[in-house]
Parts: sequence; C-alpha cells; structure tokens
Amino acid sequence: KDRAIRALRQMGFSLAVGPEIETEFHCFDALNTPEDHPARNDTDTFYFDSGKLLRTHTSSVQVRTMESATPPIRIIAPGSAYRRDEIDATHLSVFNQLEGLYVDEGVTVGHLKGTLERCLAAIFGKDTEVRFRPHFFPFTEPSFEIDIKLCVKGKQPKWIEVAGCGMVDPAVFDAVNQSRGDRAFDPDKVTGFAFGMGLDRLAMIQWSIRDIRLLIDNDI
Ligand code: 2NM
Repeated sequence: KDRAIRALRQMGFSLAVGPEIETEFHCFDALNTPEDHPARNDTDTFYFDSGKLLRTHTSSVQVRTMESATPPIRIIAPGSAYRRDEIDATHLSVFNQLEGLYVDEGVTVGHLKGTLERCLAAIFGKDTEVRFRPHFFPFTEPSFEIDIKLCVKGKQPKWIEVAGCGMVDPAVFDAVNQSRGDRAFDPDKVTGFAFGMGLDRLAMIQWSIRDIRLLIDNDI
C-alpha cells in the first residue's frame, strides 16, 4: 500500500478521504448503478434503518471530490469498504481498497495504462508483466480488468487479477453536474480515468498469506 501510494503521489495524485457511512446517491446512483443492480440488495450491502449504508467501495469519495472541486482532479482514495459476504479464507465483510481518479481535458486510455503500469511496477517490481482485459463496470466505459503475471519459483507462471479500471462514464459526470448545479464536468470537454484495487488480496499474494482472516484476527 505504501509503495502504491508513493508511486501515485509522485505522479501528482493527492490523497482524498470521505465518510464510511454513505448515502445511496454517493455509493450507487451517481455511479450509474441502477436501482435493481444486485450490489444494491440488502443481502450484499449493509444498510442502516436511516437508509444510509456502509460504503461498498471508495468510489463515493471520488464522487464527493468531484462535487466540491473542479478539473483538473487527480486523487487517490485509500480506505475501508464493506460488503455482506459469507466469511471464509478469501472473504471478509470489510476490505481495504485503493481507488484513483484523474479528470482533465484530453485524458485518454493511454494515460490510464501508463499510470497503472507504473503503479503496479512500484508494487510488484519493475519487470512485472501487466495485461488489460475488457470488462464491464457501470461507472466506466470502456472498462478493463488488469492482470499481472505471477512467477513463483518451481511453479508455472499464471495471470492473476489485481485491479479494475476504465474511462469515467459520461453518465457519472452528468450526475455530478446535476448535483453541483453547473457544467464543471461537461462530458464534451473533460474525460477521466478511474481505477480500483483490493489491497488485502495484493498483500495475500505478495506474502503468501493463505487466509484473509489472519489480517484482522489479532486486532481487538
Ligand atoms: C474500480 C474500477 C473501475 C471507479 C470509478 C469512479 C468514478 F467515481 F470516477 F466514477 N471511481 N472509481 C472505478 C472504476 C473503480 O474499482 C475496481
């Protein structure tokens, strides 16, 4: 995590924070996630009686930053997120995410790729092979999942998924503009890329931790 944050700060990203108890607007609606999306079920997400919820990703921090700042924006939002899951060796109800967002005139997939390759090189070493695969997220278009080639001595190299990313969907900019009451994020003027990675899984891969529960078991 420290290596990832250091590399991204060197590339001009600043740290952003936001609340862990969120509104449906900041967690879902503004992120182009429809009412009937499975992530919005109370079997997948922790809701309070008030209608607020425990954020399911730190993307809500990016939405809040876009509500209060104007482009150019270059931020990273590291922090906890919560999902209702059956707890086992690879799933907990809380996990650590690192998300990033860059919005300006003329931001392209090329910038996305260069930034993430540099970030993953900082985490896994500069000879790490990186692969981008097409994927779907409601809040980005196009979207990709990113794999790295993991080479363990005496084992066949294999590709493992380490992050998701994409170009911010114009629908997200529209929602932000509507909330702000201006056109600061006019999709005809600005573009942006966003990415997210699960830090717990990365730590498990890097240090061969077989059970995710070991990361919190001794934390009273
Ligand atoms: C991911 C993957 C792809 C993302 C998008 C945004 C926002 F707010 F700009 F729309 N924040 N984060 C994003 C995009 C997150 O995590 C796997």
